[in-house]
Amino acid sequence: MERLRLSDAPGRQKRVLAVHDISCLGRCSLTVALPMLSAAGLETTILPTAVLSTHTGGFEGYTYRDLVEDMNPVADHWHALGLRFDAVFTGWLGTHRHIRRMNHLLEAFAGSAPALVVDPVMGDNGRLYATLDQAYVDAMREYCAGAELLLPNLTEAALLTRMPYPGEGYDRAYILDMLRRLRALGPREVVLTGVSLAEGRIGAAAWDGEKLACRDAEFVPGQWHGAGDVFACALLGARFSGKPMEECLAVAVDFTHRCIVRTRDAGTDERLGLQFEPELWRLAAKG
Ligand code: PXL
Repeated sequence: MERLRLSDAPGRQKRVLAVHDISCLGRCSLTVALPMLSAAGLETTILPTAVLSTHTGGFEGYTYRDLVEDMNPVADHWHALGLRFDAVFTGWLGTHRHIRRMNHLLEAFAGSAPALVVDPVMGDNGRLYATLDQAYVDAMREYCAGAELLLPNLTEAALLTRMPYPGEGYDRAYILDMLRRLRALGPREVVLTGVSLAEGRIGAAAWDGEKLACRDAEFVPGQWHGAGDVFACALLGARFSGKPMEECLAVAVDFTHRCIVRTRDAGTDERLGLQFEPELWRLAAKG
């Protein structure tokens, strides 16, 4: 098999592998990751873990086509081609079997030492997403140990650390303690999302073991499906352009907030996800 000709020229485009499901309707997972990471200038390879007619948040009767059996052959083909990744970014994976396949893929590409970014998509508002189970949570806890960057919301953080979901009753000391517990699982850096430390504000907090960085924006009431995915992709795009974490938080919180405000003002069904498309140009703006 003829191997790929890959450039190592300085300033070359970074290549990221995005591993998520395709929820055909509802703007989350790959239908968000591909356009957003591409807009941020990254060469984006995709690995779909499943195809669903819609996401599972608030829809009934959705279809689900599991692609777990394709994961190893796809990874092996790419490996044989000599492909390398700068980063591997995973989100909603489906089942604990998909997580095991990710370990195979990461082993195959260990030579190029891609930075693993894990959004441990598992739930929201204190509840696990409909199709996921405890085996998935346990597998995710082990898997995220190898992450360069872990991006849970408060629900996922509670599940990973086996802490009770805090609801709204927490303070800065709780957030710092949660960040420490998450980092103790193994990731090098943690960004906790959906953090509200002041009335009427919501945002994210980052911890690298030494420095706490926080950013928030006005809280917009509503069920913002896909907001976590939009946030993660905006953060990743900024991180890959070399910005320090504090700036990445600002980019991602502000971008997500803009998309939420647009979506609220449009008044369409919240299950359709965030109106991020008119804002995509902001991700391409460098500097
Ligand atoms: O946005 C996260 C997400 C991704 N994929 C699927 C989902 C959800 C959230 O509900 O159901 C299939």
